[in-house]
Amino acid sequence: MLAKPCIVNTMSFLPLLVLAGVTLASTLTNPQQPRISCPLLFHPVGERCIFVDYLIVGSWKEMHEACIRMEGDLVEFKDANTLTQLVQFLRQNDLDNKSYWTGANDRDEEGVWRWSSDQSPVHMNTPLWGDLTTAGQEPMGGKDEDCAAILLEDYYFMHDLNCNESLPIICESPPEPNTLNTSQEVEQHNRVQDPIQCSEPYEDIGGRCLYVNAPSDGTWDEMKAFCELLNGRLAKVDDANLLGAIFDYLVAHDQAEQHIYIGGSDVMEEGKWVWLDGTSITMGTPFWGNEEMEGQEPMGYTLQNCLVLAHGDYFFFHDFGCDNQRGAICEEVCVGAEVQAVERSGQYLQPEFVSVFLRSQLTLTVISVVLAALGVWVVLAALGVWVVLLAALGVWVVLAALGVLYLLAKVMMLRLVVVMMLQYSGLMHQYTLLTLIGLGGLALC
Ligand SMILES: [Ca+2]
Ligand SMILES: [Ca+2]
Ligand SMILES: [Ca+2]
Ligand SMILES: [Ca+2]
Repeated sequence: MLAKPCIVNTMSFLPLLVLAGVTLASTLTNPQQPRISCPLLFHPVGERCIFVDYLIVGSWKEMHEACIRMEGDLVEFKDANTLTQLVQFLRQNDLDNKSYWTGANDRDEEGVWRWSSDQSPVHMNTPLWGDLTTAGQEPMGGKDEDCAAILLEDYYFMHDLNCNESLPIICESPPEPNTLNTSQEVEQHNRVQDPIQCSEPYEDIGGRCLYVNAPSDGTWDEMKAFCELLNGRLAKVDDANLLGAIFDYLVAHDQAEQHIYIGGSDVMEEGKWVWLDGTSITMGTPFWGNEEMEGQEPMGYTLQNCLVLAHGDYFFFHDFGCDNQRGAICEEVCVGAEVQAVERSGQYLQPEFVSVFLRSQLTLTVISVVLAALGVWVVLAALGVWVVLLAALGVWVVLAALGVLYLLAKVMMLRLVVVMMLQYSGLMHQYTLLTLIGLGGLALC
């Protein structure tokens, strides 16, 4: 059995690491209230615990081992949206002036990229991998470059580098077990999504009902109307993993020929990018691409106010002139589901309410008491109390009034029969009084 490696002997820089980490960890900030608590030196970023220190620098192997000794591993992005959170965290804490190692590597088999923690495959191409030249999308280094970093020069998109380069460390570690049910969350995340039902011409792409119509030509407004004709809207690509799924689809279906409009714009207010439902669009990596290394999109200011997946930039987001004629991706809007929900609630309300009176063969006693109560209520309403009651009872009052009117005819018929019965019981006077109170109240209504 192997003895546990001695931290001090095998990692002479650990004391420095701890010192630097304590200094850094105590000063890092995250504006969002963390839901999790993290081991010493680690900081909550989303639902993960992250340790960053740009003073701890080394080869991929050294940094990998350092993370393992801290009971973590090099940072990974199995969910591409976690890259957004990490980049925001680096920027907020002025740690965005270095490139950093990640856990992705193809050291075991050239071209087969895996995360170091569990050897699971790394999603290739968009949205994780960047590009510095027009020659192609990373990884491009072949056998010389087997370790992936998030690269400062490319807005923290992933690039393969030589594993012996010296870069600083980012580790991640599971949150403290009492703060987040990690196994449950991982299970949820890894669970294969049930296939969803999409109407023609929509199909399930990345768990959404999308219709990719890349070859067509229309302005952004025309394509917006086109999607509406198909009971949809221009797609809301608000999930980095979905962007990856769309990229894979475009390539697999040979539709990667031109820019494609999706449902975002900054027409209403320059620089304020929103989806068609008014929610804001996440800026930066890993959604937005770059134009000839002049800067990360959007760069078109008032000349470019519509969102495309950019052909020539691996279908990352670009701002683009709204009057250009391009294809579009529509997303099905589930109006059907909303209508069904309304219908269901209607079915519930009406028969349930009416059946109280119709199904159970009520005696005149109950009807009379209810009518009397209603009569009293109407008198109160006449005194001004009804405003308060109406506010409290809301739509039920309207339904109740309609229901009672409907029943009135039935009561009149029943009454003829019951009055005859009551003549034999000697209770004629009481019930007639109650009924008259009720009917009088309704008349006032
Ligand atoms: Ca390689
Ligand atoms: Ca490279
Ligand atoms: Ca603009
Ligand atoms: Ca642009």
